[in-house]
Amino acid sequence: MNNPKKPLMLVLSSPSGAGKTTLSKKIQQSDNSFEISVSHTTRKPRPNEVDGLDYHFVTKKNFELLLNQNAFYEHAEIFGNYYGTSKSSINQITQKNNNVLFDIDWQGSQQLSKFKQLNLVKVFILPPNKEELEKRLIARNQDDKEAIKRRMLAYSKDVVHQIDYDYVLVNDNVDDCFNKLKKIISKHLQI
Ligand SMILES: Nc1nc2c(ncn2[C@@H]2O[C@H](COP(=O)(O)OP(=O)(O)OP(=O)(O)O)[C@@H](O)[C@H]2O)c(=O)[nH]1
Ligand SMILES: [Mg+2]
Repeated sequence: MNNPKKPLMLVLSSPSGAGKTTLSKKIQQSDNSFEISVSHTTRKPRPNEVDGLDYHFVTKKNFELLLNQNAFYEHAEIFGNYYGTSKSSINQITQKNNNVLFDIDWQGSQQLSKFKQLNLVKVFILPPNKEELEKRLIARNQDDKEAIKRRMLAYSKDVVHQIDYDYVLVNDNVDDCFNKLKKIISKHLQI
């Protein structure tokens, strides 16, 4: 008999640079029943990013077309670009009875919460403090000064949404945070 359990839908959100992308990749590597939901975005790919793997990179026109076709479970505009979780990406994962990992913002998490039939577990990741976050954003060398300034401004607005999450973890040390996350996952996988 197939596993009758509903797939676990683990949502990770955080202010920019708190490390959720790293954490989601670690989860996927340690437990192959988890697949990361590949979002659609109108943002330009970064040199290390692969279309279809990191994101489905689409034009604004195509995104709007999909939106009109009701193709998304949720979508949001972040730093001037659109991001969205397509129903077909999620169906592909759940058809295999796999669990889903979402690296999405609070707006997406809020929209997914409306689908009461989903087995959602929402985790908000915090950086140790604001100064550390700025250091990380500079160290990862991915954004120019303006973008870092924008991300730091967004920080205060993002953190207020932690109250809507089931768990809040501080990512002081990535291995410690990962271990805490693994405990949360195993607790919910047993239910
Ligand atoms: N609502 C929603 N948010 C998304 C989706 N995909 C990605 N995001 C969020 O969009 C924000 C920007 O993501 P990216 O453009 O990849 O940039 P990043 O440098 O990885 O950003 P951070 O992970 O926040 O540091 C992040 O907070 C993601 O979690 C989506 O499908 N829906
Ligand atoms: Mg990220």
